[in-house]
Amino acid sequence: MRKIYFCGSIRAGRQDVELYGRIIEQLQAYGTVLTEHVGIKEIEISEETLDDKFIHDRDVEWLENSDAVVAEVTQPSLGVGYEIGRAVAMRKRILCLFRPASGKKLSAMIGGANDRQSFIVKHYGEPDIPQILQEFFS
Ligand code: 6K6
Repeated sequence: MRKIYFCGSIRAGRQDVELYGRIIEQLQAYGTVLTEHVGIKEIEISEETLDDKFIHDRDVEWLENSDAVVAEVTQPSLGVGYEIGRAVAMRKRILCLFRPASGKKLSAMIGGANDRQSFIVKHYGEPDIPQILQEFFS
C-alpha cells in the first residue's frame, strides 16, 4: 500500500481544515494517509499537549517513510514550506495544490519549483481534485 504524506496549515491558520479533510478522504483511495490529523478539526486540543520536538521528529520520520507528498499550499504555512523543502531533498514525488480563487499569491519558491514531473504545482478549484489526483497517481 502506497504511503501518502499530506501537508496543510496548522498553526499558520486552520481556515481550510474542512477542505483538507475532503482532500484526505479522496487521497485514501490511493493509499494510506500518514497525516490524517491535518484534516481533523477536533484533534487540536490533544495535539496541543504534544511537545514540538516530538511533532517535528515524528513528522520527518513519516515524511521519510512516505512514497508521495501532497500539500495544500493556499494558506501559507512555515511548517508546510519546511516539509516541502525536506521532501525535495529526500527526492519524493510532490504535488502542491493552490486555489487562485483565494486571492492569495503563491510563493515563487513553490510555483517556481514546478518541473511537471517530480514536483507538480496545480492551480485548482475543488471540483478539479479527482482528476488531478488521478493524473498524479497514475
Ligand atoms: C496542533 C494544533 C496546534 O498545534 C499543533 C501541533 N501538532 C502537529 N501535529 C502534527 N503535525 C504538525 C503539527 N504542527 C505542524 N505539523 C506539520 O506541519 C503538519 O504535517 C503540517 O503539514 C504542517 C503545518 O505547519 P504549521 O507551521 O502551519 O503549524
